[in-house]
Amino acid sequence: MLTDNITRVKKDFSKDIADVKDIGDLEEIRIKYLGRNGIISKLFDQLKDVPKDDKPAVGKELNLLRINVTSQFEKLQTSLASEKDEKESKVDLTLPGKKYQIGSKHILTQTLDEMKSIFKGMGFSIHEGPELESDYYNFEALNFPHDHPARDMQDTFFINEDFLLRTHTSPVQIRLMENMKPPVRAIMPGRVYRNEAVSARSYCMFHQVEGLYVDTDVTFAELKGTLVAFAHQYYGKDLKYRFRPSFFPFTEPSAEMDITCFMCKGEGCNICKYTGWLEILGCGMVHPNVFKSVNYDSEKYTGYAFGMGIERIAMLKYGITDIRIFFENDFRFLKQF
Ligand code: 2U9
Repeated sequence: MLTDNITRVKKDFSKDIADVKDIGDLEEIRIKYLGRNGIISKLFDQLKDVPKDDKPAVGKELNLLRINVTSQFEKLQTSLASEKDEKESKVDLTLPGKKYQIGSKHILTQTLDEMKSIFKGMGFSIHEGPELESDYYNFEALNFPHDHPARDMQDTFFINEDFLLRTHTSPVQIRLMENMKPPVRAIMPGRVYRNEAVSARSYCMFHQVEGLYVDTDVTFAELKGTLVAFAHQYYGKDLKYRFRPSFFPFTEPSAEMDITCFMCKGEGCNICKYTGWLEILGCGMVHPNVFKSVNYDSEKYTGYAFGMGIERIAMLKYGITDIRIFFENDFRFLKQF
């Protein structure tokens, strides 16, 4: 009898749907019961053999069965799909986090930051100026004679007859003095250019920090005291140093400061040419002709100045023997700092 079959199918479906574990099982059930040749479709085929009087009631029962099976199927389908979505989008908090590579400041920037902080601590302000300069600010105002070798094309990058890439940051001092009266106590960091052969010891571009202090009664002893204080703070208290007489067009008298060789600690080696000493900077008392070009009264004011290469200062601290490595962006070098 069809009604008995309907009752049996209801029971079987309840059992089958209770065993469903995933979308795959559910699809099998859909095909089994609701498919074109599925159980329910076959029950509808049997309707033709039901006596005419019973047909409406049995047909209704059959329709209810189909509606019931379809609704249970759809309910389970929705809940299995949302379970699957939840599983796939779940964040696994036990997974290790992504490691990001953290960058760091270039060693030259770190060195300059340290130098700035030491000189700021001694009352120096910081000033910067243009890298493209005029012959006047780079040479003339700094007492360079007209036949000085630095004014030659071999040594300086000229843009045209009057303009060049600055060979030192001294023009910034000239501009500063033109714009303010003493006391002036400032350092000038920046990039400078020299037209010379590139080698382990020199590069066509490097960085300088120059310093200037002008006031009444500024002495050479103060210059030495300031530079020794800088060297002790930067290289450590045990540092040994010496001053040697030297010559620059813009200072008189002039000197150079040496520190003990980092390689041999003063014993003598090929780095220090067997002297035990390495030069770190040049310095001196500002030449009266320089004061004249900025309209400072050299009878009233005295001043000291110094200049050092930032690369060289870092090379002597970290034992770096080739200046070119600062500009090659070799990660193996950079990541050491
Ligand atoms: C003014 C007056 C004087 C700056 C000075 C030096 C000595 C010096 C070199 C060191 C190594 C340049 O980087 S380096 O190649 N510098 O020896 N520089 S005194 O003197 C000045 C600057 C400005 C108005």
